[in-house]
Amino acid sequence: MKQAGDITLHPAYSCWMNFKTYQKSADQSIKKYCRFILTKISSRVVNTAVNELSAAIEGIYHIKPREISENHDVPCIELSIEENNSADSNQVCGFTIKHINEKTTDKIVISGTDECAVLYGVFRFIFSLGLGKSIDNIQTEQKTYNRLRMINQWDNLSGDIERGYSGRSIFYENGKITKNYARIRDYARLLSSVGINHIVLNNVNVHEEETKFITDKYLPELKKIAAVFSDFGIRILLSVNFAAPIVLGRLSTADPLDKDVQRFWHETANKIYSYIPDFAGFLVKADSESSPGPYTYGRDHAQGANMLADALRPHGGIVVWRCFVYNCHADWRNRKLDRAKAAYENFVPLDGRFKDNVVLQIKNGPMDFQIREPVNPLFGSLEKTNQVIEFQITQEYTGHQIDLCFLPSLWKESLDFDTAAKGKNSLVRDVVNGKLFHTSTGGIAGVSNIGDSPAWTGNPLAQANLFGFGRLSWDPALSCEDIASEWATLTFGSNVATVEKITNMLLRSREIYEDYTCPLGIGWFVNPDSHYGPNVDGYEYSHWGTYHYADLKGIGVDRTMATGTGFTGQYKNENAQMYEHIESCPENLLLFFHHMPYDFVLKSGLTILQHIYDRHFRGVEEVVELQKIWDSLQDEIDPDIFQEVRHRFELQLKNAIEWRDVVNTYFYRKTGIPDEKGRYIYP
Ligand code: GCW
Repeated sequence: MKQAGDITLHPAYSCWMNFKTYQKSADQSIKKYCRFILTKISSRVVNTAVNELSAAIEGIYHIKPREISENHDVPCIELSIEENNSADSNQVCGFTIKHINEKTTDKIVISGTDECAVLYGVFRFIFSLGLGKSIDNIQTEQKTYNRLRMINQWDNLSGDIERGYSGRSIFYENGKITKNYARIRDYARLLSSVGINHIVLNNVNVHEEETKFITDKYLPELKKIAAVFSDFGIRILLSVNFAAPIVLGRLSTADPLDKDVQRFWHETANKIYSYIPDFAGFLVKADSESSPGPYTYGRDHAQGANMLADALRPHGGIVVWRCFVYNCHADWRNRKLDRAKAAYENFVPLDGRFKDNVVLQIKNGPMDFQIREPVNPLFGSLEKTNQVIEFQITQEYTGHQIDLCFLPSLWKESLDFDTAAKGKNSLVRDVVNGKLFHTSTGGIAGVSNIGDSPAWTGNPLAQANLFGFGRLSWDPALSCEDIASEWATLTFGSNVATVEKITNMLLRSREIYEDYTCPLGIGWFVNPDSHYGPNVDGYEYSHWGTYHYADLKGIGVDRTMATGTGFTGQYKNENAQMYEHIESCPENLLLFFHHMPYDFVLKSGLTILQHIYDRHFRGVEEVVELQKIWDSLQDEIDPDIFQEVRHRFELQLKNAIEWRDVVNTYFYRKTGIPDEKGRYIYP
């Protein structure tokens, strides 16, 4: 029974599945099918599907459907598994929603390739109601693009979330695993509704106590959480500490070639599977930002990953191994050093050496989740290795869920990038799903943006990023426009003007954020540690120089083969040439690839310096516009959500003004070149 003060009553809690909102949009032509749910399948996930469907029908049409297992020739919704495919374990997950109307039969059939697909079909059907589809346009057939559609929680046992901006963890509290199953269940439901099928439950930085997650101390509790996710077709993984054999006090080494170490991991895997039979595997951050790894023992990452893969193989588990490995920063004394080159240098030589149950997890860009980066050149360069692309849904460098920043715009750029690895149309999305190089598995991973805040994501508008991540991981060919407007309709109702305004705000937001922060692909103007707010020279790794090399005359990193770090050479021919030359380098990445004089004239006719000034002014003006649009929606939006978002826009404006003033003043002082329009800020 829900009590006043119950967080589930918060208007933003139900996210894109608020059935009160759906009531207004739902078409009456579907109502007559909703009295009966026909299914002959009995399984946990299909039971979930039936329950979800019933709850939605009740919430939307105020009918309590009856579950039947025989066809009584009454209009109904039937759930079934497509017979031909159910035995084929390699079958790509997919579903169809059909309206069958012939002789005595008039029904809607939702059928899937397996039980999880039935659940996805049901959620899609529920979305269709929120989108106002009628019986005439409800039919659809969908197959997922990616086998792995994975969320990474960066949650710690303390209840903190690394780079989390939405409150505390829903999984952990004060050094304990919570029993917050109702909330965890609601999270599983949200994730499953957009097609997520894997979740990593703990931070990739595995601290001492979390290292024990793979022991009897924590597995009984983790098993319960796994069961909650399992009902929604989501399998769990754990981040593990490569040095666990030592940290847990069993051995004096974690050398992957050591027999005792191998035995340790085999026994550990056996134990985990005895608790959690559908456990999906390990996520590993090794030799990175002080995490231990195989390099300590003179071994390479293939040896490290394969050792774990061997332990998991008998149980069908996988090792997801991160490529975020680097050992240098910017250095004014040696400008040939380049962190951007590190992932490629560490992993390309290992291509073909990873076992087939190893998947490399590669950040979308070569640096670290900046507002604009080129695609990581590892994509297209690894031909014999399973891969997933890693995105950050949480807004570490993109506004901490205070500032509005719709990230599918950024993710789409990576997914649609043509690596040219096998001629034209060698898109990143086809590399990671395995199609381009015929690798066995792959997909998309995203670092979660949720916590225990009533709206899940702090800023209710940041829910669009979680939704968009799920939708893109299911189908990366979707457009940002479709994702944004679908989310806006499901969340705020089908009023066309409202949906248009919100869609428009979302679609503009990434560029606006870029305008008042880091121009032309340069990145790294942020405050150290927090990574929010401006500090042009202050980044934490700036002892030997900043990542932008701004001096009196110019700014940017020369990453060319001709005179710079040679990073451009990590791309395939056409792309290498495109980035190598100033004329063909996309302007929005110019300073990522080239050190340029401030008076270089861009295509707009403006100098780089003028561009920096103008964009920072424009960014602030655009935030004011966003605010105005939001204010115009006051009568359309729930008052609590309205105020919450309004408050965030006030903070965003403050932030944007600070960015504008700090960045523009910095460059004015640095260059002494007067701005032609006199539009700089000077104390
Ligand atoms: O961007 C950096 C973050 C770290 C994070 C690391 C990583 C989990 O600042 O907080 O650690 O990336 O991705 O491993």
